[in-house]
Amino acid sequence: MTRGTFLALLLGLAACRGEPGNDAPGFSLRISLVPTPPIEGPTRVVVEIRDPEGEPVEGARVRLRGDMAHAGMIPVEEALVDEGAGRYAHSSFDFTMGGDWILTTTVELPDGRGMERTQEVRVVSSPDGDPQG
Ligand SMILES: [Cu+2]
Repeated sequence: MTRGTFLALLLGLAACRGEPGNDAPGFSLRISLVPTPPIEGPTRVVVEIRDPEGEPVEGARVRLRGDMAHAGMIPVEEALVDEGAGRYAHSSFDFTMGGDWILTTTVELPDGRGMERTQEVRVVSSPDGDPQG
């Protein structure tokens, strides 16, 4: 079973239990990373949120957590800054090691509803090759 399948199963279970983490159906959330693909080290992250009508959502509270797919790493967690027009960003989200990361975005909408989305991303190891990472 691939990790993707496992994650899909987890999300499916969460949906079946009606977790409060996803009580904003129809809202879309798109993560972009600069550079893409991301390189180990500080990375600009932008999350764009749109409502079911496709309009940008302003005034939400957005947090991003990065966990590595393997054990023993300290998660990286940051609050994103509302840049307006439905864009929330952090200019130096620090991928502390190259490899597979799971990004979890937690959103509190202005009306109090919440949602949580996960996405996998592969981070390229720094060409400087610091083995201590
Ligand atoms: Cu790691």
